[in-house]
Amino acid sequence: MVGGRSTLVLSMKRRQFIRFGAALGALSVVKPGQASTVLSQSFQGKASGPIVLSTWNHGLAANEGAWKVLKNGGSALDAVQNGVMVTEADLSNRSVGVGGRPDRDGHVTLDACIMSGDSRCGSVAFLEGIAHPISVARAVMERTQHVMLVGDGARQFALEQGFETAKMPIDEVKKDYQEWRKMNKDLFKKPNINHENHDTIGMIAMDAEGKLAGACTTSGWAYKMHGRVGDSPIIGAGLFVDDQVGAATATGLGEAIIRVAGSHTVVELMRHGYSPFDACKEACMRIISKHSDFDLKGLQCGFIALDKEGNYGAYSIYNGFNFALRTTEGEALIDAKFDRSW
Ligand code: SD4
Repeated sequence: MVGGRSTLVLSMKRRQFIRFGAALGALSVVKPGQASTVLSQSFQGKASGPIVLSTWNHGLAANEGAWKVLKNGGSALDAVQNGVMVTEADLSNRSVGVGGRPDRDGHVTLDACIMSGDSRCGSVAFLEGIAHPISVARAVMERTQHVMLVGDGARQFALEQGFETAKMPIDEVKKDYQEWRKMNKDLFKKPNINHENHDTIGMIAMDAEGKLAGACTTSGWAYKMHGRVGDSPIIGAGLFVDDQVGAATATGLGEAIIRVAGSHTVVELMRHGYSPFDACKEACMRIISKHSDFDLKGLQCGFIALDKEGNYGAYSIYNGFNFALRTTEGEALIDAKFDRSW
């Protein structure tokens, strides 16, 4: 579930500013208007040196976590793990990690994946009670012969490997869920597609050596059917990274992103000459074209992408999607370009 309405309101406030500092790291607040050139052009751009991008306004704090690694010459892989762990640990976040919303049976089930530009990848899905699914995904990548572990098997592996457990849902979320149950007696009706119940953290980064990596982690669609898995833990859907080309990650309605293997599509388009921005846009257009069986109203999906030269871009189907950017020059929260308004 998303930071929903509050995320959108917050993001509208947050986009009023952009913080840019010297390469030394001193940050200053730039008042609305002062940085309008940067804001209006930054849905695509280019960075020299390390760079990290993440979905939504919670990406600002996550990027901070990633930047601690990147600025000291650390690897993109360590950076993205460190970065999204910040969001997983944020108890006020209702769409990622410990503070996430449950499925309609009351279980918080977590999905996450991580990918290195050399094609190594790991993933967990439908994982319960573990504080940092992204770290378990990395352990699947580095300590097993597999790519993906799900459900009880993923939990058993996490416990064997000594990963921290956590009680979920947290009390506040449980209260919300109980209210939701009162209002939604028919648990078998098809859930509404609602732009407010989707959000996730997807992060992509390039380190000082030009190596790429990405991470994606979420509690998924709030009040989803028990057993539902979205795009976020699926390599090629929620995330794809290739050092020879670039990296992409997705947010939004996972069912739609899976239908077009969204993040892989973005990277393949870049391989064939599309800019990151054009590739994200084309992937959104493909989602639209493949959903003649859907009422598109509310079908929000967004992509962010980075190529191996440091060019970045983002695009979403509807307005309201933003992404956080961090480079040696500073940080920004940027509204993505979009195809249509709500
Ligand atoms: C999903 N795409 O489970 C994921 C998470 C999300 O915005 O809600 N992203 O569908």
